[in-house]
Amino acid sequence: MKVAVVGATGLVGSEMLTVLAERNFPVSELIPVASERSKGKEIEFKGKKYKVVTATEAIALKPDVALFSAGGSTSTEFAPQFAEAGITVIDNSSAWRMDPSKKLVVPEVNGDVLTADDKIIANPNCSTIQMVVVLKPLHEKYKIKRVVVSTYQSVTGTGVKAVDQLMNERQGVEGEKAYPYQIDLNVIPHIDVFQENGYTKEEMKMILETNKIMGDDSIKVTATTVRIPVIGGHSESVNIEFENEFDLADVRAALEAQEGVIVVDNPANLEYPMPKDAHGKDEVFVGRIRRDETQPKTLNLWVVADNLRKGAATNAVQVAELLKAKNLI
Ligand code: 2RA
Repeated sequence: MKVAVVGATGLVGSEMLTVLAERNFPVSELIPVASERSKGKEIEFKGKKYKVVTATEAIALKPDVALFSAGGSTSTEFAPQFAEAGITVIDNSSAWRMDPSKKLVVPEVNGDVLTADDKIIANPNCSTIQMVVVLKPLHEKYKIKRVVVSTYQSVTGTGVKAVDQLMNERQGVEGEKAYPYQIDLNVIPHIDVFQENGYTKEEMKMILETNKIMGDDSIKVTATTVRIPVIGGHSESVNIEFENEFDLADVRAALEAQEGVIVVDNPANLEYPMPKDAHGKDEVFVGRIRRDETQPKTLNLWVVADNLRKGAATNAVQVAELLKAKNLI
């Protein structure tokens, strides 16, 4: 299969290459795509060297599928051109996520929505992906009424410049700033731009995308998203109120049975999910499973995942795997 990776030189794009190789996706030819500036650069993939081309050149090479992670403006401009040429696009930017004509897919949650008509498929926001994988089995069993989520997000969600800022600050070195404030030894309660209602775009993504992916607008979601000086992955404190009563042992069993979830929950042995353990992995790790004792039918969870993997690259590759399994690419 001819596979294009648009944004191949970025953090998520290079993670896509890693995941494609690790999961042995049947790539007969790789087409790495980046801006004019990177054109001609060599990318190594599974022992072979490929030259970076522009998006326009990639269309002419007629890939079967194109994984995009090159920002919203590139997706807005080029995803329709790829789709017009009969190339299926899986886009990691936010450009198409809330477009009513486009599917927003986490394979373990709503993979069944994909059809042959879907030529531009949106990959959800990283902090949304890891949460809905956990919500899915619980919604099916107990019907979710309300979710209150607070996130603790890795600087890798911002990109290389943010990782460099953290490392420079840690080493007392001056350098470019990705954030308006120091990030080392600090937390910044601000991810993406503030909206009229006082929420940030990141918080609104978690709210709106969750309803679309779960296919249920009755689920009330509120979010506070925070940047922290970590690189291994995003962590989330999730409080879930259900319509129906639950038994903690059944909750644990449902989570353990959920595809893509690993339960790490043994406080007596100090076992709980942490970004340093999730780093480089594809699963969503859940622990600190306990009742909210302030009100009935309410649960507290702690959810951790590598935001570059399941939160972006791996989910996109899993969508491609699902399309292939359904003979849609
Ligand atoms: C972040 N979820 O963490 C956003 C985009 N990757 O910055």
